[in-house]
Amino acid sequence: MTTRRTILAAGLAVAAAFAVAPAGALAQSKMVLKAADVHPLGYPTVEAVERMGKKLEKATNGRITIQMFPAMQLGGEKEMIEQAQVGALQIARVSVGPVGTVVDDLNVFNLPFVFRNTEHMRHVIDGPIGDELLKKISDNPKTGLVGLAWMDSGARNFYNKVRDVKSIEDLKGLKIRMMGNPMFVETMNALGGNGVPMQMDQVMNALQTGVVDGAENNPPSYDSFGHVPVAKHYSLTEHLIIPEILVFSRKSFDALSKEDQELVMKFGKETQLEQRVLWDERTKQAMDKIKAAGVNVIEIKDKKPFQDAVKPVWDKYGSKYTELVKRIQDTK
Ligand code: GTR
Repeated sequence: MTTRRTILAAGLAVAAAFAVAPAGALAQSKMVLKAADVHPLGYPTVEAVERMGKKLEKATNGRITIQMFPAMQLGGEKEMIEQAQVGALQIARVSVGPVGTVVDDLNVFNLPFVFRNTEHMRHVIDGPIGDELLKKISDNPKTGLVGLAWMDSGARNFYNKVRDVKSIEDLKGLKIRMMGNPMFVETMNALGGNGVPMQMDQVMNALQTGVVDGAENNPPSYDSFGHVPVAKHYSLTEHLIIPEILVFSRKSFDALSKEDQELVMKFGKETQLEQRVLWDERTKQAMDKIKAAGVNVIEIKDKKPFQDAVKPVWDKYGSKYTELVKRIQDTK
């Protein structure tokens, strides 16, 4: 079994290889940028980064390439962030969920129901707030990361293997896996269920063995992580609309020439709109597959009881983002 320690050790070996040449020499020699994602090949986020790699390769006559490690090959998102921070991994595509534990400013996007809908989220990440938050990551040396772009991850909905969740009462007592950030566990608890923090690499097993009754995710992830046959009640609560983020290792970034840094920033940013096109297609396909698999897809017409119930989470975490939340709400 791969442990966190072996993953990090392997990553450090890669870091050493990346760091051998001094900055000046790196500008001339061939460079392989390691990229990682928890999703498999073909998933919109993975595909967008691979396209970024092709552009880099073309623009540098093959000098810079991206090597993709998909499907949790380098561990879960926490490990990916740690590896990027030490320069063992250059590009990590992760959810803002776990990044919020490293960069507190980003937790504003992790507040339940902070966006009206996915369209609203897109306007925010495409506008000045999106740019400012990427800059906050890059400008703070403590993060060890450079923010390249946002990606779409739709809206997260609850699924479970016990019963249809039509109202907040139906969540009572259900053990629901949440991403590893206290805000999410508290969100679930505020809704009446039991939030269980867990990385994605353990969720399938936990669902099968009953350690959890369900989880929550957008349609493409629910489908692609293979959870559909195991948990066939899917309620469109849209309680969290969390964008994804593409980050670059600060340590590796500083070792690049100025020109290469510019290329990475430019092609990195271009993934934002390119991934979105792939995302919309994939969401449609996933929804069709979910329905064809006989899942009970439950529309939640009145989300107000859910929104009211998460007030304790807003009371605890929302106050430090009052101004930013207002700007988010004012974004059309
Ligand atoms: C997906 C997201 C991943 C990861 C996963 C999870 O929607 O794309 O980055 O956060 O959810 O729930 O762990």
